[in-house]
Amino acid sequence: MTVLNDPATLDSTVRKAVADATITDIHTHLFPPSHGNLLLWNVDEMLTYHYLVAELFTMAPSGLTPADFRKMPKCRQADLVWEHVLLRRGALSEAARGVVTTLNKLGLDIGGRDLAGIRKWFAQQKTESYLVKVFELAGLDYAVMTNDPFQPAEVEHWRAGRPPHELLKPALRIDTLVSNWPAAAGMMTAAGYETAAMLEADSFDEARSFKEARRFLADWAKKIKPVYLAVSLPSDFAYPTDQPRGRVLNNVIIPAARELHLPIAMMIGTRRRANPALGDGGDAVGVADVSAVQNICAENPDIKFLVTMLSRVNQHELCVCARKFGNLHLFGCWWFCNTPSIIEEMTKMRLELLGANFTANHSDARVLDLLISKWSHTRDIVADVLADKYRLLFQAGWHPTDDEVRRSVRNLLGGAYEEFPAK
Ligand code: RAT
Ligand code: ZN
Repeated sequence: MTVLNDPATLDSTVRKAVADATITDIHTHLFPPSHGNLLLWNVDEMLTYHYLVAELFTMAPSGLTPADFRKMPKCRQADLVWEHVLLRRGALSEAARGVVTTLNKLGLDIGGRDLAGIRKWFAQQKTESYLVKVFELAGLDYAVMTNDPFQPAEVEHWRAGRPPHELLKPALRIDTLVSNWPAAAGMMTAAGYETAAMLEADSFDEARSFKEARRFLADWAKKIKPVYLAVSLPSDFAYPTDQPRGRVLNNVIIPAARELHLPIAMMIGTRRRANPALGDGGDAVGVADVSAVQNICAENPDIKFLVTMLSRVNQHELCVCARKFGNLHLFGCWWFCNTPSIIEEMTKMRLELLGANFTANHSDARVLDLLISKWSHTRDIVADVLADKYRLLFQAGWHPTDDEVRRSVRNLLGGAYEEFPAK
């Protein structure tokens, strides 16, 4: 343990601690190689990431429709993004810079703009060893997946009962159950659970359906061993509410979390399919009501909630809420907030209001390779923000030790998340 007695050493220690820290990525959309083509990787997958496809359609050649685009082979789609978003418009968005950073850190000559050569390099990679290489370059110990038991393509892979992958931990995603009961009930019934398609409040059928839905979750938890239950919620999410969503939360999700000793991750603020033609790229953001978070935390003090919100507008109120409830852990700069200016602002604000007791970011990566850029960009910002906070702390008279610095850094990058369930 060394006390850092001069500002320059403190600054370099903080930056080195962030650069060297092992990160736990607590929300991604990655899959193990055993899930076959559900695990997306390579330059064409990066270029056709839905963030970039949405951008393409802000600048696409007139006459190109999303429907025509979807019918094209992936490499042709990637060509269009490469040409319009990167070459013609200069790759200035965060999503475009992400592709550039990733290729550069993989040692590829992105400056040479040789897409054919880059494709050739990817064609020589093997999925399993490439996955390990990406995790090493990103500096991750493991990433948490999004595993949806209401997605038939995923269910098939879990049925095979393959051994877990050491770099990827499951999370049980339950959006359909929470927000589309009739669809969930249809699938649960097909899988042998007695669930009624329509919920009639306080009826015998409803009570039996909820019991069966809890059994469904318990069986899935046993099968995949998730680290948490996860749900994304729209910007009009309210709690408490008599609507089906509120009854499902109170009678299925919260009791299941209690029985299974699992935290509930809530990602709040979507406006799904604002432009349906763009598919995943057509989702938007809305300002949500933080009192829903406050109420659910207050009414269920024995349940741990991991929460992130999509609208920048909600972030300050959410931080204040997290100061009031020990069962609330804030994580990540979600989706449209995962841009440098907003990450910087959110990280500063959270540090100022919460200390190093939140998870600074998650990658949300749907394409494996992007772990590299998402974490490289986040590390740079966290280093700058922390270096500045430590500078001010030093000026105030506190001389931190190198251990203290490393502990705070790790807390922001996965340590606080790991400690949260045991708190
Ligand atoms: O970030 C994304 O790619 C979004 O499309 C969503 O996946 C979002 O993160 C979610 O988990 O719903
Ligand atoms: Zn996500």
